[in-house]
Amino acid sequence: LTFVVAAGAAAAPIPELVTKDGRHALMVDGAPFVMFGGQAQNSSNYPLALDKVWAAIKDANANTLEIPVAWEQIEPTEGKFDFSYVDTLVAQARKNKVRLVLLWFGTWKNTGPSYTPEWVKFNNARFPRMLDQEGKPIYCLSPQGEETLKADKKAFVALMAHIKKIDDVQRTVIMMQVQNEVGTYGYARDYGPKAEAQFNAPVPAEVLKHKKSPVALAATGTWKQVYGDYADEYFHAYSVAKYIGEIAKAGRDVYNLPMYVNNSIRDSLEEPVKPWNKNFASGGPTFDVIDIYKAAAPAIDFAAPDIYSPDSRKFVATLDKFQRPDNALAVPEMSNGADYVRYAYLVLGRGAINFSPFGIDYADYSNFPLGHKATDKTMTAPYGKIFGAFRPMERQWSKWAFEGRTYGVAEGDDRQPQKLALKGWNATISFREWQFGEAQYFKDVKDLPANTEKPNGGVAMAQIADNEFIIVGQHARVKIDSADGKPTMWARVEEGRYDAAGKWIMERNWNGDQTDYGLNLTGNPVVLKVKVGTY
Ligand code: N0T
Repeated sequence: LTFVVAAGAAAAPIPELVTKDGRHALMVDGAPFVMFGGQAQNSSNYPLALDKVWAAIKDANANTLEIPVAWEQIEPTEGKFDFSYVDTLVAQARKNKVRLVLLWFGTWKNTGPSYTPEWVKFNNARFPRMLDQEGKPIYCLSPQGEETLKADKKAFVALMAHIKKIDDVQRTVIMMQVQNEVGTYGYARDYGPKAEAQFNAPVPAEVLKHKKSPVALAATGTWKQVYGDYADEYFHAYSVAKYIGEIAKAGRDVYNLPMYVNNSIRDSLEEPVKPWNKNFASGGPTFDVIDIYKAAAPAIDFAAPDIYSPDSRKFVATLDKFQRPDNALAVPEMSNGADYVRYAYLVLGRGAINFSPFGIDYADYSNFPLGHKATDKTMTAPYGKIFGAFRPMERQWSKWAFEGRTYGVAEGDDRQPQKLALKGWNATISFREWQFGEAQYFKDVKDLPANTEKPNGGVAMAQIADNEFIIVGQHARVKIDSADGKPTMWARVEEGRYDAAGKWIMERNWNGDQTDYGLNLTGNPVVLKVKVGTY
């Protein structure tokens, strides 16, 4: 490690995404760091709007804030940069002891150019829009726009240089999202002359190497010859990825923070995966084109899903598709609605490096029906409880996650019990149970435990030794049995927490009623340190 001395303080190592045995960690200050995060509303990226963001981040017990930096705000006049918002943001983040992920809203925000400066928005000649099949310009800026790329890159590089200037020691900013939910709605690709020429030229070797055609076609040739009906989407993904990759690379050359792209996802249950048919943003980093992004944008560390469907089968399938040995699992956006709270345990248990619900912000705006109706404490409180349980052991948890020791489940829409295969043990997680007795004692639905009308149970666990587990969860019952069939019983079930020095502090030992019917977790998440044995 090289320590750079600036202003009298030793610099922390720069954040970095590392991969080992097919698992990933975001290293912050030299150790794995999981983001128990929250994303602000889109328009809160101004100094006077931040108070309402910090209040919500605090109530959520988040350790990271994701918040936009808009091209229009840092370069309102071409070539004249204003970083006063970034300065305020970083200073206030430090005061609030929260890390930052900055979302670069540049050429594309939800595919559109709304966050580009005015001098970009209305200059089609210099910053061309995509053309449709009739040659008419559409809303979306073209990834073929050389001047657009040059201008966006210049602004992004200026931003990275500024972050380096103010944060090279403390590393408050730990990661960058480059653009937001890119691709194009309603159109498969650009049909302008430059795009047409490329589309009809041979597929670049780097793409052929990474991406197999879903149908048996030519091994080489034009996009259409190699990829058939998938060609338009794949070509657009390549064009957009190449553009983003070039911006990311230039930014990293100046200040080498980890960088990722987020995705407004396509249906993860669609089987077989069909060619694009206006059903999602073509060209975005959907799961089917992650390989194309890997080929075209090596400066991007990973692609991540934004999840706004509460369907539990879809949710699991989405995580399955984005969690890969070459792609870290992160959920940089998820609806903050009540139906999604349970997924905190699933995502964190699966070893994600980032879990950040969207709209953790008391600005008077709600994206209902996508997200929570209210923008008050009823929205942040569930995360306040969950993150509150994890945060005192966030560094231990992050390390366990990187080591592959963690597991997670969320209650399914079917409300059925789920099994986890642990090393040497099986866990059974069931839902809608009382703390005492078995479900069959209760005949009437009105007897069901409070706040279990809709699925909101979840459990995350870490196997910290052969027969020892850390368990956090809510609205769930946990039982553990030996995988070899031997009768099993609890040795210790300590409720407690880790202190700042990483020492376990026991509050009490669960036994008797508290363990006779499994470990019954209520709506108030606690941390259990559990030892099991066989006889
Ligand atoms: C998200 C957010 C913000 C039923 C929506 C989600 C954020 C962007 N877009 O509040 O705009 O900046 O990344 C789009 C989800 C569409 C899902 C519709 C499915």
